[in-house]
Amino acid sequence: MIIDHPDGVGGQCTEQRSVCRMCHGGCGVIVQMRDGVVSELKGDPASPASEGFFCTKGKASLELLTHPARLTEPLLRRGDKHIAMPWDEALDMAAHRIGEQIARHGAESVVLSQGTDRNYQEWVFRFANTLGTPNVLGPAHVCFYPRVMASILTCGGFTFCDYEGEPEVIILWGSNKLHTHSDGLIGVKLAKALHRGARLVVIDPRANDQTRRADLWLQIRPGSDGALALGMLHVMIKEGWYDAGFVAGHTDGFAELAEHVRGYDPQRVAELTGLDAGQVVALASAYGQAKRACIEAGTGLSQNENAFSTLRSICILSALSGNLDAPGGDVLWDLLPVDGRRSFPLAEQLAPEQQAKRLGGGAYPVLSMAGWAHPDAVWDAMLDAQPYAVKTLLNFGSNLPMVYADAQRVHRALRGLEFHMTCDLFMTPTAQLADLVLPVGSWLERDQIVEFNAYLAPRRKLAQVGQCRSDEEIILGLAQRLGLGQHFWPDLEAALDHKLAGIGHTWTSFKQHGPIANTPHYRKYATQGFRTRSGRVNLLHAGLPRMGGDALPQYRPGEDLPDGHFRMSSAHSRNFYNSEYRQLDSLRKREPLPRVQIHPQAAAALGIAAGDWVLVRSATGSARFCAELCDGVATDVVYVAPSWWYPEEEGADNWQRSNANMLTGRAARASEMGTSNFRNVAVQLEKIEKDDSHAQ
Ligand SMILES: Nc1nc2c(c(=O)[nH]1)N[C@H]1C(S)=C(S)[C@@H](COP(=O)(O)OP(=O)(O)OC[C@H]3O[C@@H](n4cnc5c(=O)[nH]c(N)nc54)[C@H](O)[C@@H]3O)O[C@H]1N2
Ligand SMILES: Nc1nc2c(c(=O)[nH]1)N[C@H]1C(S)=C(S)[C@@H](COP(=O)(O)OP(=O)(O)OC[C@H]3O[C@@H](n4cnc5c(=O)[nH]c(N)nc54)[C@H](O)[C@@H]3O)O[C@H]1N2
Ligand code: SF4
Ligand SMILES: [Mo]
Repeated sequence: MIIDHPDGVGGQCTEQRSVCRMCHGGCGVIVQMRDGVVSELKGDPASPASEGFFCTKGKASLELLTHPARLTEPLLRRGDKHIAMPWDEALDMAAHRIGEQIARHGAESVVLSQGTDRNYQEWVFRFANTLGTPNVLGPAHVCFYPRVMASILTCGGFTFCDYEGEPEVIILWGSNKLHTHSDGLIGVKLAKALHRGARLVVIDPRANDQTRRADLWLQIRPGSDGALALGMLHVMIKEGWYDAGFVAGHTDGFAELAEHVRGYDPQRVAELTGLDAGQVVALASAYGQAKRACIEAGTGLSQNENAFSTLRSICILSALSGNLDAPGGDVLWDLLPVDGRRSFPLAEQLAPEQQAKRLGGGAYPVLSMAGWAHPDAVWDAMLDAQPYAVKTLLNFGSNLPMVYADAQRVHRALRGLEFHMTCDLFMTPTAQLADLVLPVGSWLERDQIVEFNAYLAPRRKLAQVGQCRSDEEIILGLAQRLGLGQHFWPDLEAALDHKLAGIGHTWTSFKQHGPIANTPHYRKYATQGFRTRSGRVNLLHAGLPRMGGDALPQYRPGEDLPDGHFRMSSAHSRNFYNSEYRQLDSLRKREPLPRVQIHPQAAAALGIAAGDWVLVRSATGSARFCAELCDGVATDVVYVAPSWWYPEEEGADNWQRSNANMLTGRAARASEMGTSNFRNVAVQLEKIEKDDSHAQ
């Protein structure tokens, strides 16, 4: 029996509903409590999102909750060691150091940082905006934001695949969604659409479960998707496979677009992408001639220097084919009216003269428009005081040297800080460098509103580990001490009540109510237009050249691959979450070592056998990986495991030895978003005798 009551009752078995956050997926979970202690977890069949699905990472949540290496109290650095400190003293000290830095160097000298979105991102932005710093650092430029901003600037909002609207064709483009459940969209809905008979097209350089079940798999050369998208537009326009009524009624710039893509005929696109001309036509035909089709564009597209243009082309494909905001297509959602990710940041609190100081704002205006500082510019400010000095970092959940390009430079920048506060669950390579380390709780330890386009749900605090707090509570504690009380609340519950007021709930009533589903409304443009300046879709965007971009999407091929080199790409691991969970035995057993995947022929030519250690070298640096022979990649392509570190070691190089970002370099040129190139890096391989890893 499910007793959906807010708190566990001692001496009894109860079940509570919450929402998993071992990845973005947001699956509903039934949490069994024995004597008030979390004892077991299972998928919640009543969840509108996940319908009972619960994966291996979700099942490892209890291992994370109770892991012996968890941080349990605030720690202050003294020389090489960290020593325990009471919370009040820790927060007093942090507030004092922040106040001191602001008085000496201005609020912009304080950088706030967070990693992938963990449902408190709007809190970090609210704190930054009210503090007066324009500098929030995150991996946005290589994650979700090239997609978000390309879509907003093209059609006035961000689209999501409408799997429940019966698409005939689904294109998974650089997206391994059945494994990654990326960006809050649940793979369960995709799996059901495929089961109901949707045709699957996969565009991916590496074979996986999805390519094996696909009706059409295009094994594209890494980094060349921009050319393929322009080629699809070419074929669709030439063959008349587009929605002429939609184009005439709701778009601007069609004639210029048609002229622009004339050069991208299938033969040329084949040369640029490594595909056959026939495959390019087959793709355009499958998509252009389907009545309902959607495109799931993943991180495979947003981690190279063509990211923004490629993703703009994809939004244009959706418009031309008539699938934009249409059933089974790519739908724009109106969010439920909570004070959430759009309004909660209080962007209007940041004075224009402070906003103008955003690091990287000049070189990467579209990234800045989204509110983010550019990491390369942040390292320059930390290391060279250019254009001004940054000496303070407040980090809410990011493992910086594992995540950003040119890890060596990132590590050096962090070593030079005057005050560095990191909030985390573990003593990560980033936390090791911090002056103050604050322990935070995992998803089972926090009250939080999970806000997705399709539903809202309560995540509830059901456990307490040591003295851990949530990031939201830490921000409340600091804001009060920094005199920002008028923008915050005395406690978390009051803040959650405030956020929910728009839907007529309090935190208590919302917890009792459970998830609230949202529904899509199709073709809103027919009555409201699109939320662009003209109300129409910007096939051509005349303002983009002023923002470092191109009015029409361009494709810039990378450098030719030098002899003896491979194109290195990567993909997020099914078993881990970015740099997380290498400590959890049940997951580590599935993937004990960082791998480099090499085609057997290429490996043989270099004398590399499965299980050998391999030194991978690029123009930036080197790292070591364990060889896995894989005939699912081309002979000139290798994949390395990203974000790998060795939590079991405390050695000085535990963060760099197998770190893919030792191989990646800073963004090559000024552009819309300054996306780093993680997925088309020229590397060389060399067999090495033995890695000195304890993990072997
Ligand atoms: N080479 C290469 N680099 C990449 C990528 C790639 O594919 N290849 N992917 C990029 C992408 S898409 C992203 S989003 C980034 C990910 O970048 P990050 O988000 O920085 O990486 P994570 O490892 O997910 O998380 C960082 C830390 O947050 C801690 N943490 C977890 N939950 C919480 C919490 O609730 N609060 C706090 N305070 N801490 C928490 C974890 O213990 C972990 O140490 O990496 C990027 N970097
Ligand atoms: N299990 C798990 N789930 C995760 C994460 C995780 O680390 N582990 N990370 C989370 C985060 S932060 C994010 S952003 C999402 C990312 O989730 P996804 O968008 O699915 O991204 P990836 O799995 O990194 O890469 C998707 C696919 O892109 C392919 N690819 C690589 N290079 C190219 C290329 O040049 N062109 C094309 N067309 N494809 C290419 C890869 O082979 C891979 O199959 O997942 C989230 N969910
Ligand atoms: S897919 Fe993500 S949210 Fe769902 S159970 Fe797995 S880890 Fe949790
Ligand atoms: Mo991400």
